[in-house]
Amino acid sequence: MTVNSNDAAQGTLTTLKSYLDEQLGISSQNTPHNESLAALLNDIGRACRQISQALNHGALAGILGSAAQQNVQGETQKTLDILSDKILVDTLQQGGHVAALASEEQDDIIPCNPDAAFLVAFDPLDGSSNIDINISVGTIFSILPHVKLGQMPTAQDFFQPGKQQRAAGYVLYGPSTLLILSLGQRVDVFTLDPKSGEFYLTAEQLSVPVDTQEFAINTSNQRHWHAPVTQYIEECLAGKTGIRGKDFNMRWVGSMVGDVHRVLSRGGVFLYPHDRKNPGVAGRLRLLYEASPMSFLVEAAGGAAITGEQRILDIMPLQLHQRVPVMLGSRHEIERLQGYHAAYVKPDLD
Ligand code: P6P
Repeated sequence: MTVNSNDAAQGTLTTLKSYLDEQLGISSQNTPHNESLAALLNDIGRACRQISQALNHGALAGILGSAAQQNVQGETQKTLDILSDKILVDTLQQGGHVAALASEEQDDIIPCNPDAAFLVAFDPLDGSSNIDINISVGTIFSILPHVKLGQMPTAQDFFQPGKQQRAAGYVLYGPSTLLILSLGQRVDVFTLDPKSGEFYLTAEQLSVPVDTQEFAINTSNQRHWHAPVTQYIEECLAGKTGIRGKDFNMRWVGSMVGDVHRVLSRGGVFLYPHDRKNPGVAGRLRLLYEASPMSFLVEAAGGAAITGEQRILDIMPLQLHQRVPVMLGSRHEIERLQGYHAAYVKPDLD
């Protein structure tokens, strides 16, 4: 359901703060630390508003381009990667509602307040290679329970399956800045009013259609794919002339947040599978702060998310920056991909 423009004009829109007070107040009897979770999510909103303002200045702020350093992934960091990471770390540390932080841009965790009830893993600026060409990028966040209240967390405390997440979301810095959030049961959309700095509820209970005619994959890797992905994509490309009996469209933004937002908004399937290009590497996308939060959102909207072998939200992480294959979106398409993988004997990783 989307909000109509009259609501905006009449000032009857729901702010992020009032939404959280309502949603978390309702379930307060059975989910502890709700007040702290609401405050933490407001802190994330405040940090992402600052990131949005920095991005909107673009070249005028002298913050485009690459910094002269690499992150733990071996990727050249953009100036805005580092700035976005700093904004999130400073805001969440000062807020006091986080026991520790894990960031794509930080080698190890950042211990914060051992008495806080939550851990936050985030990709401060996903898709940042698109920054210099003004294509949408985003911040992805995952909120996990800090089980050992009172103890300073270690990296091992982040190693919880994605189904344990208390909340997850992303902020998409596009033509408008959107916060997409799930507390587990539904997915709702907030639009940033650049004038007031408020996030207003503008769409509720996103639902991923079970069928689709749109897929997203980086086809430059085609010669490296394993047979199930090759079969699936070839059937999509055969369209009406093949067994699918319908034509498909292809999209590839190059920012996971952009591709996933399209899937959540109108259905589709997004794939970044394991391939033979880097056989010893499980996938391109990171589990804790990309695959896990996005899978949490897609499932809360009625979609599905797998690696090919298993449900992403069931994976027990073993490393902070662990990578996994990702296939997510319209449920019937994911079930088809699951079937193709079940029938396939994967050659040993060489
Ligand atoms: P490729 C961005 O760097 C990212 O991590 C995801 O946001 C995106 O989906 C993927 O990598 C793009 O990968 O191979 O197209 O550059």
